[in-house]
Amino acid sequence: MTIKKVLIANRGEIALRIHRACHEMGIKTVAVHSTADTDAMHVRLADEAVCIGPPPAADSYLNIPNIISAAEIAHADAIHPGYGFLSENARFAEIVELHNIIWIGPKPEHIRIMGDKVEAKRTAARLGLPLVPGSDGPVESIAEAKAIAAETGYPVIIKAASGGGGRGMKVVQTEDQLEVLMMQAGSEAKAAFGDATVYIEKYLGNPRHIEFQVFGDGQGQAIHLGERDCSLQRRHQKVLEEAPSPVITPEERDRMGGIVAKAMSDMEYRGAGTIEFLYENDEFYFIEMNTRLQVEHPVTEMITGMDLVREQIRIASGETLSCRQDQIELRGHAIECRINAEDPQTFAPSPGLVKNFVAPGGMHVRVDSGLYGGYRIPPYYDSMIAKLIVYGTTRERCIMRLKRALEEFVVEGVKTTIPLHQKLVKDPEFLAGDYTIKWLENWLAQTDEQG
Ligand code: MV4
Repeated sequence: MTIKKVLIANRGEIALRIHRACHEMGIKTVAVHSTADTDAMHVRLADEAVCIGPPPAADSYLNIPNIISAAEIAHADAIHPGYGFLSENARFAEIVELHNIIWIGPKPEHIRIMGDKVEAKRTAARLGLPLVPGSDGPVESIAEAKAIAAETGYPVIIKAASGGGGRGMKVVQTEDQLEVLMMQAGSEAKAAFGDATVYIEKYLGNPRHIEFQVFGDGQGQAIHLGERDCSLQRRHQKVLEEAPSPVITPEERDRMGGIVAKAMSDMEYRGAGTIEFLYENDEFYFIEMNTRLQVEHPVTEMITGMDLVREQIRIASGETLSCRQDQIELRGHAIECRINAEDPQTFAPSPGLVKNFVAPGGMHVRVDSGLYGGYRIPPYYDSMIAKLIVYGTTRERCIMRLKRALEEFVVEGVKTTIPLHQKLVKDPEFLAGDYTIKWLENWLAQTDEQG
């Protein structure tokens, strides 16, 4: 089961991130790319590259036959999907395995369960995770919806079973709105996901988004690597993430970490996973599980000293986890700023020619990016062009270093969200760690008024 060559079914910074881990492990890499990405850094660095189609992702990075063909042509013995694209496509994972290619990811059955948010909650409940109060399964009728809402109390939130990441949600304030919003939620879910199934939860008014990183070996060994606070989001896009959360005590971390690791052990989970919670009034409520490596994984790497991609590859090779829970020490503080090629005020995408690119450096500063001077950012994909990840022994020192690194960062030719981050890291409420999922959008509206 030793892996000699990995096909990286992704692009951008995460393709580079995976290449680097492979290279350090003596594993060859195969990049796949669309015709828009011929000059991308991940294509340049990989040992081999295969063009898999035209610019639209549906024809290239989501094109399963082309990716499988590329793997066979290049004799790759494993596929790493990164995040997004096909990373949580259970059918793709199955197809990869049917071709006797190692899937560097969770068991397809677990990807499928967690992709169905109703099944995910049922599974989480059975495994002993605390849930948001609400329906036990899909809600089939208005009468049933009314009964559940009456029991939990208003406001409630209607969610699509096939949704996730915030798409297709409706907040219901009073019973007289319930029927209309149920109908809307159902038809919108059908249109967006081909599945009208919805479920209901008590609506939490002002929670934080806190997620635990977990790893399993697929045979009952599992660990947690603490939490990340991802509350700073705009329109369900994370903007800045940190580990540990400024509000979680070591006791709460150990308790919840123990619960999630036990859950992953009991389900014989394999690979990397993220268990998402809403956190309000000192209580955790499970909402979803992501069965992939996440964008923000580097903050966890910074405070654990572990290479999470290396860990994924070890597990996929059939090896054990590289350490036991009692060997994991969470040390210091890390923050990630997602830097997008966007107007920092309007968030309009700003693709085009990068005339100059100078990444910050120095102690405890990491930049994950495929950018270089002279690169042309294509307009077809996500606008995230770099992640700046900074470590400090304390949150205060981490933020001081982050300010310094943001000042050093030079990207010319396209607009970026660097100026937004520069403002954000000076805000007194951010400095105090005093924020919830509602905070950033309010802050943006206010800073907008002030110009
Ligand atoms: C919620 C919620 C309040 N109450 N569920 C949005 C993304 C999806 N993963 C779950 N989401 C939410 N679920 C209940 N019962 C509020 C949100 C939510 C949110 C969650 C995390 C981060 C940012 C958010 C922004 C708006 C709403």
